[in-house]
Amino acid sequence: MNEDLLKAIRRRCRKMEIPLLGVAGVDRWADPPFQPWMPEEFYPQSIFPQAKSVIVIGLPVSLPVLETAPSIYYRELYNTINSLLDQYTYRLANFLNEKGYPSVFVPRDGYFGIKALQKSPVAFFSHRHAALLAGLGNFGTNNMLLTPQFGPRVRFSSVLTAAELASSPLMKEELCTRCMRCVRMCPVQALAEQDYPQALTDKKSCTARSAELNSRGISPCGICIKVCPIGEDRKLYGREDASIYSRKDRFPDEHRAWEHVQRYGGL
Ligand code: B12
Ligand code: SF4
Ligand code: SF4
Repeated sequence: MNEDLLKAIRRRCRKMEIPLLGVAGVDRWADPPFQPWMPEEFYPQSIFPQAKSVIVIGLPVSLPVLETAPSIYYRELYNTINSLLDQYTYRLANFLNEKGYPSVFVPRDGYFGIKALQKSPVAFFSHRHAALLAGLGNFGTNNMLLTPQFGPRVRFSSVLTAAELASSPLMKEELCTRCMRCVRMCPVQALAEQDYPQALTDKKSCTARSAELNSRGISPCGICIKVCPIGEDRKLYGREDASIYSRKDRFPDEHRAWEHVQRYGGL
């Protein structure tokens, strides 16, 4: 295992202000932590046969901006994070290539717009499974990967590399408290009170809501990541009380601010 290279990757990520970084050896895909698991053609070594390790990075979704969703404000944040994820993983892959380790970035999403998702809501590589196997968190009932730092309010992207790097330890502690806020607050009842991968029972309804919001320029939806009480970020923003979203009577200032933002910039 190449410890010096891993240190250099960590230094590089710190320079780019990337808060979450994890590594998973490709052998972890062949030893599924639960069932049903994805078919083998989705494994990193199937997509890039030289791959020995997957480096996963995560960037936070700022809670006060997400709280205005659906809005142009959250959409712009989403686009900014997406652009940074692609740029950072592209640069990390080139850094490794220059050091003699063949590497490729994987785009943070990998689909051609909402119509492609309506045809098939699946991408060729799954970043949240990579993040799970890189020890960054575990799945919640909202179908998202929860992290101690940001709960589900984090977006991931990955680099597939021929470098043999030590895998990060898997996260043992279950983060989801099964409070079912995500299930109750989903506006199209797309989630069920079950654990991943059975939780998102209605991908079609979730995709349809995204399409509807997109036609008004204010996608994505994001309510199931907004209301989740997990994550240190809630403390930072003074948002430990997750009832803030349903109790307008107790939090009138916040609701007024969100409604103000929602009135502008979309169709
Ligand atoms: C397609 C997609 C969607 C679709 C479908 C969602 C879904 N859960 O599958 C829609 C449009 C609905 C969607 C919505 C959202 N998404 Co989305 N989405 C993706 C995308 C592009 C691909 C997901 C994927 O294909 N995974 C691959 C398969 C392997 O996973 P799976 O479908 O869960 O399959 C499992 C089982 O079904 C089983 N299985 C059994 N048999 C079979 C057979 C086949 C053929 C397959 C494939 C699998 C399978 O195996 C799998 C493993 O257990 C990823 C980005 C990426 N490339 O990873 C983002 C991603 C998952 N989305 C993300 C987010 C945040 C959202 C939203 C909150 C919107 C938002 N940005 O505000 C909502 C949340 C919806 C929800 N509660 O799930 C983040 C998640 C971050 C996190 N913390 O976990 C991701 C990772 C984007 C990113 N780069 O960070 N999304
Ligand atoms: S809102 Fe509650 S049930 Fe849903 S993922 Fe978060 S902790 Fe789990
Ligand atoms: S993104 Fe919106 S529609 Fe989709 S599951 Fe989450 S709350 Fe429901």
